Amino acid sequence: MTLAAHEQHALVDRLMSACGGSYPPEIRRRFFISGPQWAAAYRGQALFHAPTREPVEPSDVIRHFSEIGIGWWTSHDTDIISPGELMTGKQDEILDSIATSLKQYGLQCSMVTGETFFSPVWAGSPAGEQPEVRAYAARRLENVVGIAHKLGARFVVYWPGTLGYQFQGIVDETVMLKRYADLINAACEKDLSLAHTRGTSTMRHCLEAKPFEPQAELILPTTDAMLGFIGSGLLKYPEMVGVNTEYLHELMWGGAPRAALARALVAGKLWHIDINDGYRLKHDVDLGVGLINPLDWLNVLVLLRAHGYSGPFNLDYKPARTTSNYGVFKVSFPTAVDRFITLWEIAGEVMTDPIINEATRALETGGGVADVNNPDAVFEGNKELWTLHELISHRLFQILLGQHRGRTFVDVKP
Ligand code: GCO
Ligand code: MN
Ligand code: MN
Repeated sequence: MTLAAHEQHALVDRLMSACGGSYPPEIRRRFFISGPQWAAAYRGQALFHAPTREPVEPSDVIRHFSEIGIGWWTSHDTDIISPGELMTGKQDEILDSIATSLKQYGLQCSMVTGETFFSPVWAGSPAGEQPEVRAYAARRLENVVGIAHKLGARFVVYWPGTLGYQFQGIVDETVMLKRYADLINAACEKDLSLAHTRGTSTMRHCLEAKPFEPQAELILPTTDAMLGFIGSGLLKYPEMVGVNTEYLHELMWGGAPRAALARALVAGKLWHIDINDGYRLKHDVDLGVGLINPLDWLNVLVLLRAHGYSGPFNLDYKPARTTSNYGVFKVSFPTAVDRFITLWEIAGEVMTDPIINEATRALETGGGVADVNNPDAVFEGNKELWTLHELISHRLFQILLGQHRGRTFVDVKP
């Protein structure tokens, strides 16, 4: 039976409710999950794609997030203020109306970020040769900090966008790094002065890397590169600067996101995380969290829970181009939030699983070989223990599928 367009909402609603397993908004709000304005308002456009959705106003995004139970809202400066209106009186008006919507719907702004990739002015990067481009970039980042203070955010994110080049040998990378550091320094200084005047605390300034796109070569392509940059001596206030690691961006270069997060954790710099999913060594598809790599996501959340990560989880994904405006808030956002919470809960089960715990303890205790200078004896004395690596991995698979709770597939019907 064909379904006319006006009957299709009802089908989506019925199948969503048939899926079950959704959390009420009060539970969703307990998590530090933030919803980006740009993700909700993304219209499905790309280099080879015309838009498939209508624009959505910030106040509508905020209202929908509130209904879903997403307690925090994030935005680029230009998601809400057109470039010509930035740093004008109109900006203040817009921010006042956003603040009113946030208050009305019970949301908070957790993070503001600056657009340094879309405007033609960034064609040669925000830290290029021309002093006027860099001066404008500095004003934009300072303005982002101002917006963040005004909206009560605690985090500012910088994804440098076009910080790189298309052609080899046209820039001196060390100079570009120094110039980029000057921009971050200007933003930190603005923050220090605003915090001082307003009697509030300073922001957490978080650098986000992406390995490729939108330039051919980027000079800060990974979270590790960002950590190196923070410790390079180029930043005046390195203690104010940490990272925003995006799951997919670490996968894109072939890295293990969990290991990248771990390196940021041990550096004490993992302050913000963009949650999404996608494929290794492909472009930035920004799919919903857990749809492609649920087992890896489970393990990521085990690591973060085990180390008490308490920063935001920012839903930096793009609702699929095939999802309608209705579907964005009816299906895409609530299911992304619910997969995250489910994986979070399952991570708790992994952490208390008696089999994994006993296996891990046995591995940590070791075989008790007395002669540690004898590698053959050490190997022989431990070799049965190492089988537990594969057993733990199998157990993680079982826990992901709920087999540890009695879900069985033993009635095999060949
Ligand atoms: C991407 C980037 C962006 C940034 C955003 C915040 O996927 O293209 O991750 O979404 O997170 O610009 O600075
Ligand atoms: Mn991101
Ligand atoms: Mn991305």
